[in-house]
Amino acid sequence: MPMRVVLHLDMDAFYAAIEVREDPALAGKPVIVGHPGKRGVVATCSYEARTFGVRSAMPSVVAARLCPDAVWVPVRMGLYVEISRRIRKILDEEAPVVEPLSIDEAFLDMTGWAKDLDAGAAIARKLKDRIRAQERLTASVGVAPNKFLAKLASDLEKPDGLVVLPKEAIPETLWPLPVERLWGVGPKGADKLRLGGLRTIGDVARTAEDAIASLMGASMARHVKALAGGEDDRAVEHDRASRSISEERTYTDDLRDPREIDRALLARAQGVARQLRREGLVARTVHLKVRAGDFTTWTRARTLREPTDLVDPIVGAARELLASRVRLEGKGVRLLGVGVSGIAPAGARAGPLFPDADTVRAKRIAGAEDAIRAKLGDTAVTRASLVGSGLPMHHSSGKPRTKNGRGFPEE
Ligand code: TTP
Ligand code: MG
Repeated sequence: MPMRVVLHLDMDAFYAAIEVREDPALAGKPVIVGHPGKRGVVATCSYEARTFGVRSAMPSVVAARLCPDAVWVPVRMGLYVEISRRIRKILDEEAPVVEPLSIDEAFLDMTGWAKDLDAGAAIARKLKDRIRAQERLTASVGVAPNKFLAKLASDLEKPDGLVVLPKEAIPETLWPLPVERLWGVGPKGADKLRLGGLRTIGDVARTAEDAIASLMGASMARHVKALAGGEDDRAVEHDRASRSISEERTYTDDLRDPREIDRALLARAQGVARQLRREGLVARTVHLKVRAGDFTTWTRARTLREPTDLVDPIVGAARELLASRVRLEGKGVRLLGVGVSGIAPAGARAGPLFPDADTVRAKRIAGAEDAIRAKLGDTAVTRASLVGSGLPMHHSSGKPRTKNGRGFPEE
């Protein structure tokens, strides 16, 4: 198992830093972003303004009292969103898994790419350098074996910080902090812990779980005990909207027979549809990738009318792309891939008000296939057109599947 390496990146005084960048005359001054009126609130402020006690979400009248000489600038959301997108692009280029949390922060999972936390710190340095060079803005980054510690670490030396927080540093770094800093412990939870005499995270770490359970319940006690010991196994979840699911194979002998090519398309589409259903997702765009024997490569995409998790619309779009937008001109197919993007949770949208009978039936069959597969294993259900299609192939993704028909009802 490679060591987990998680980064948390958070831009410093994001809106305010952008405003200072846009107007260098503001540099070094206490800058407040927000409306100074009676009903206004502070969006954020420069670190100079923070020395006066000004904070995000503070009523503007309070901020004006604390820092009468502040320069107020209005919020320019469009500009901040545009810059956020450009920073996101840098993160996507440097990290395999990016989970954005807000307009100015994200988790990055470098596990397997960075062999240890020091290698993770080198990547963090590179990210900070690229953001500074491209956007003239600073970011703070935490590097740790999990999300909880990484987020905590990014905050420790703001602004322009880079903090590596290994497990060994927990007693020194984590334990002196107040219990509020435990993820999921709000003001109420903190009160409960304090009633039991627990003020710092170290107090929680040194107290038996049973004793904590009597203060805040068993499941919360288990949760805070794990965090206080620096344990957190939440996964960094790649942003769904930018995610894609695909399956591709490379063939030792180029496919030439159109029926063989079509069977391969169907098999890849089935794998993709099954993965969508397994994760409770639907997708809107279908991608086709074809590489010919001479390495000419086509990637083509088509957006469906309705998002789907069914094989038929996916293979239908892939077939159409292959027929109309790939010019094989007699060349054999060396690689074939089908993928989807534009992914959303299946429950998020209502679907057509009156689904047609075919869709209802296809959904029922897909559900039944998935159930059988769950019970008997991945190879139990195969469509009739796949039976006997013993194609020589390398498995470049997905699990190997063998031919094995079991007389499942055909559509
Ligand atoms: P934060 O990252 O919380 O704050 P920040 O980037 O300004 O400062 P820090 O150096 O401490 O990270 O939030 C990012 C942006 O989100 C912030 O620049 C403005 C906006 N924001 C609000 O509009 N209202 C709020 O209450 C908060 C917390 C943030
Ligand atoms: Mg920030």
